[in-house]
Amino acid sequence: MKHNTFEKIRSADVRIAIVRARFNEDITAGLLAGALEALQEAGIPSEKVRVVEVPGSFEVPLAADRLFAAKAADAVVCLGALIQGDTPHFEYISRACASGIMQVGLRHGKPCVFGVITCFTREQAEERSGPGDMNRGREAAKVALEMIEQLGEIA
Ligand code: RBF
Repeated sequence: MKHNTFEKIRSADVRIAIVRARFNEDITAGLLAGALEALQEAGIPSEKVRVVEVPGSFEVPLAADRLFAAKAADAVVCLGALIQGDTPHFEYISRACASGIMQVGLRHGKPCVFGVITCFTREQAEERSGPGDMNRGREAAKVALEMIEQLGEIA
């Protein structure tokens, strides 16, 4: 598989926004750290990265939509952590969040990346938000860069 070095966009003027849900705060802090690290490694200067916080994953799509509407970002990385509880609430928020994020990307024609983890247990969430390659925030930030590059080539 081709290893993407993001060579083409490294020199470009890309602005990345991260929308981070605060619910399950310790987990989303780990996702945020992973995303920021990946962007730094790709050579994106920190002044080109904006972090917006919202209460929970349900609020993430709206914040992403407003960032694109304000022309404040070339890609939005959406971060949140949904952990299943005793009621069906998890299902409603997960579906609304995933579908909302997809709709925002299509509406604005820009990468709106699904970095929201949906887990059955806290342990699973910890695994996916810790240091290292399993960190889904890190992965989501790389997807944003790759998609900016790909969409630029298509255009
Ligand atoms: N937000 C999350 O990001 N992750 C969750 O696991 C989560 N669980 C929730 C469970 C319940 C019962 C409720 C009422 C809310 C939960 N939220 C969760 C918050 C949700 O995303 C949103 O912020 C609120 O519903 C307000 O719109």
